[in-house]
Amino acid sequence: MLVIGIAGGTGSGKTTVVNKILQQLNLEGVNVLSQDNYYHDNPNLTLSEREVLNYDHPKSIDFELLLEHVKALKNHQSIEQPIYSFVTHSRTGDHVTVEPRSVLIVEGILVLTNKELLKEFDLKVFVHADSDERLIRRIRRDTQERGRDLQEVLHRYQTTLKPMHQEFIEPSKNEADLIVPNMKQNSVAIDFLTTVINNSLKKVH
Ligand code: UZR
Ligand code: MG
Repeated sequence: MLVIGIAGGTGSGKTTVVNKILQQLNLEGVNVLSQDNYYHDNPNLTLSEREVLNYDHPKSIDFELLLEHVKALKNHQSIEQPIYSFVTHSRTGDHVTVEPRSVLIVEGILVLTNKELLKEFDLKVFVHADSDERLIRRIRRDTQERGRDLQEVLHRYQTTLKPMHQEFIEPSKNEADLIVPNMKQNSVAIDFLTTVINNSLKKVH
């Protein structure tokens, strides 16, 4: 199995890059695990307490479970992936069964910050977009899709997202084999990435 880690700041377009790769590869052969489903659950806190937690610090991620799942899939075992809700900031209690396939993509802002997880990746990718571009995209997404207002988004960006990005996410770029510029069109980088994946698959089989 080929395991690929894809990181990048919030709004860098990780999900878009992953979707473009999926379009160019044989969908049957690829699994995507998103870090978004591996946030720690805090069932003992109230909703308003959970709303103010720092979700951009590596400690907010259940890396133990994510690592266990990556190892299990590599070991040809299926996993029960938890489903996480950004509305309630908690696990829903539902699970999705994920069967092992020949390619595994693990995507999320912090996936290149964990030393143990890094050891599992055959290819490490960092998606780059300038911070003003990422802030614009984050404002659009949070106001249009996540029901937050502008003041709330700006406050969170300044007090949490920006410092966490500078402390943990940006330095993790050093771990990447490949940096994908994602300011506008990046079809060359996507072609490059799918070629690398296809070549590695040929070697594996
Ligand atoms: P991407 N996040 C939430 O908003 N709520 C949660 O319960 C868990 C995470 C956000 C998190 C982070 N920060 O910036 C973002 N906040 O999800 C990462 N606030 O997702 O890479 O798609 O931007
Ligand atoms: Mg995303």
